[in-house]
Amino acid sequence: MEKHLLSENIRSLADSLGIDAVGFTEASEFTSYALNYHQRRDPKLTLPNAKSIIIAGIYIGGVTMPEWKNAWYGRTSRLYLSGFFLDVVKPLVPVAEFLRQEGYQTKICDGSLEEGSILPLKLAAIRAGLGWQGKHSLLISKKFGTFLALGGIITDADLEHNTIEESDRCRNCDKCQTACPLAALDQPYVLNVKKCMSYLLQNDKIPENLKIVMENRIGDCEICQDSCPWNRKHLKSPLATKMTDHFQKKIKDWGDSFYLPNLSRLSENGYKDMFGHLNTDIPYHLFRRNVLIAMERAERLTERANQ
Ligand code: B12
Ligand code: SF4
Ligand code: SF4
Repeated sequence: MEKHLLSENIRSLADSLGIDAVGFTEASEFTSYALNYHQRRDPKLTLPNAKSIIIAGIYIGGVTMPEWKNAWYGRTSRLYLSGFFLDVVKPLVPVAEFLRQEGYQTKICDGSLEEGSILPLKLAAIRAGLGWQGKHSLLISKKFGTFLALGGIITDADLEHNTIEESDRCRNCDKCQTACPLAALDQPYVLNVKKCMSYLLQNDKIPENLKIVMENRIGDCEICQDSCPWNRKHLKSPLATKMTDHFQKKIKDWGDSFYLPNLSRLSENGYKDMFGHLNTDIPYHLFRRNVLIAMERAERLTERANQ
C-alpha cells in the first residue's frame, strides 16, 4: 500500500480504537538516550530492517478517584489505575495485526515481557511530534498535558514521518522542580531515579524522609504533574474521550478496594486477584509495606483529630 494511504489507514484505525494521539517517526537510533547499551536505544537492534516507529498516546487524565483525598484510602496514579503501567499494549494489537496483514513486520513495545521494553517512549513521542519534554522529564502535549500513557510499535513499513518537533514551552517555570518533595528534579529535564518516590515505592530500601512525605501514596507519585501548569485544566475537568468514559466506568466501584484496613488484610493471592490485572509488577511485600506506612499515618492523623 502506498505510504500516505498506509499512514492514513493507521491513523483512522487508531482513532476508532480510542487512541488519542498518534505519530510516526523514523526508526533511527536515539543518540541522546542516556542508557548507552540498552536495546531501547536503537530500534534496529529489535528489528534490523525497521523503517518506522508508530507512537500512540492514550489520555488518562480522567482516571482518578475521589478517595485519594482521604487519608484512610491508598492513593496511586492515573497510570497505575489505567492498566497502562507497563505501556499501552492492548490497543495497539489491532494496529500491529493490520500491518501484518499488509505484509509488514511489527514489534510492540511491551514492558511486561522480558526484553519487551524496546523503545524510549518519551524520546520517540517527541520525535513523532506528540509534544516536548518538560523539566519533570515527562512528555507534555499541548492538548493532553502530561496525561498521555504511551505505547509504540517498531515496523518495517515506510510511513509518513513527522518532520517538525514541538518546541520547549517550559520557559522560566520551575514549578515541578520546587514541588518535588524529594528533590528528584534538582537538575531540570533529568529525573534522579534513586530519589523519586515512584521508584522508591517499588523498591526494598527506602529513606526515612520518604515516610514523612508519602502521605497515603501506596504506588506512584504525581506531585510534579499536579504542579505543572500544562495539567491545570485536566486537574479541574478532565477531557471527555472514549477512553475517559471507559476508565470512569471501570473504576466507579473501586473505592472500597483501596480502603487501607482492607488492603492490609489482603493475602498475596488476594493481592494478585485484585490488582494483577493492572500489570503494575509491584511485589506483594512492597505493596504491603507501603500500605502499612500509609495506615500508620492515617491512625496518627485520626488520633490527633480526636484529641
Ligand atoms: C523505567 C521507567 C520509570 C522508572 C525510572 C524512570 C527513569 N527516568 O528512568 C520510574 C519507576 C522512576 C518511573 C517513574 C515514572 N514514570 Co516511568 N517509565 C519508565 C520506562 C519503562 C523507561 C524510561 C527510561 O527510558 N528510563 C531511562 C532513562 C535514561 O530515561 P529518562 O528518564 O527518560 O531520561 C531522559 C531524561 O533524563 C533526559 N535527559 C537526560 N539527561 C539530559 C540532559 C538534558 C540537558 C536534557 C534536556 C535532557 C536529559 O533524556 C533522557 C533520555 O531518555 C518508560 C516506558 C518506556 N519504555 O519508555 C516509562 C514512562 C516514561 N513512565 C511514565 C510515567 C507516567 C511515569 C510516572 C509519572 C508514573 C507515576 N505517576 O508515578 C513516574 C514519572 C516521574 C517523573 N517525574 O519522571 C510514562 C511517561 C508518559 C509521559 N507522558 O511522559 C512512560 C512512557 C510509561 C507509559 N506507559 O506511558 N518510570
Ligand atoms: S514523581 Fe514525585 S518524587 Fe518523582 S519527581 Fe515527581 S514529584 Fe518528585
Ligand atoms: S511545571 Fe513548569 S517547568 Fe515543570 S514541566 Fe511543567 S511547565 Fe515545565
